[in-house]
Amino acid sequence: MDRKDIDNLLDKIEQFRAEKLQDVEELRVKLLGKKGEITRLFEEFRSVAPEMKREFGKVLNELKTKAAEKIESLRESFEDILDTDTKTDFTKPGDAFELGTRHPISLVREEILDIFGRFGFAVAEGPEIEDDWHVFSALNFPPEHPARDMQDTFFINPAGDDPILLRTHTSSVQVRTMERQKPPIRVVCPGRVFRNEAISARAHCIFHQVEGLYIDEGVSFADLKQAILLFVQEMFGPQTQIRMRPSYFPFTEPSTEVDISCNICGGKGCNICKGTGWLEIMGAGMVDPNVLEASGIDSTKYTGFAFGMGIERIAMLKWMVNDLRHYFENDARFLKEFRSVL
Ligand code: 2NL
Repeated sequence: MDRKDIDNLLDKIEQFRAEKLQDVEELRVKLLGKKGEITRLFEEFRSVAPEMKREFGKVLNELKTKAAEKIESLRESFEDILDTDTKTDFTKPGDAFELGTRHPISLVREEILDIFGRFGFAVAEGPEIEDDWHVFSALNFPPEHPARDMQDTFFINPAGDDPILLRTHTSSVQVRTMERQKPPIRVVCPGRVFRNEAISARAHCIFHQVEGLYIDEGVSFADLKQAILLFVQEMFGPQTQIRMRPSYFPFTEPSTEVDISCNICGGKGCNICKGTGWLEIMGAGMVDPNVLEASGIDSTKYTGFAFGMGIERIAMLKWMVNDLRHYFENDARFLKEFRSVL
């Protein structure tokens, strides 16, 4: 152990200048840390000759005290730039934080509502827990219709006189709108719906729908066709064509299933459209006069069209998602893929 080393170190400590709080911490580690210079001197001190121990012990202790005092006073000089409550160092660079993403179901719902908004459709919402009337009876479902079965519908009190259940479609919201409002009516009804189904890549017991309803004097099937054509061309591109196949729903007459031309193969046939060139996207039709009358609308004066589509299905076609379960699992790796469509 050399006296000169200790004096040099003392000089160094006295002359040390800190620009930021971090420099002070670095000095502390350099001097007093596990492998620090002062720590090392104290280790060397053990092998100092016994007659020298007194002298070296004194200067070493002084050195340690000086270092501690210097570090403390430097720390204090930074006190004014530290938030006194949190001891946050505002001179530090900020931490970047990750932005979240919109869920694909929300993105598609907003796009559908936006397109129909431009056609003059208002948005209506209603309860997820419903009574039999608004989900089935007012929509012309006969008493023995299979959809009323426990196998298809979640009942809250199946035994009661007026069953309470989870809505199986958002048509119930349109029924409530018709009960409240006189024509002309133009609404789109987005929301969660519930069906008692086994979960698979293509089905889920909870999914999302947008239904639409337009009632006025003289509304025709031609209006339905044109509204749907314009909608799909906004949604899937101006080259998109539609095809309507006859179908059946209790609440519309006539009823139709609507297909769009497959945008993957341009209609030539591929594995997405299973070689047909067409993809089913929604059901629609002219509102059955019984449905209008059930909600107090004069079916001799008014006609209307209605349609319904599954948001998951539209989103699958738009982004080629092959498994419905992705929408419900909230795996961040899936959700982050939609960052660019914010
Ligand atoms: C589908 C088919 C459809 C409707 C929904 C409706 C509502 C009222 C009156 C008449 Cl209040 N119709 N909605 C009409 C036709 C088809 O949905 O496949 N949805 C996913």
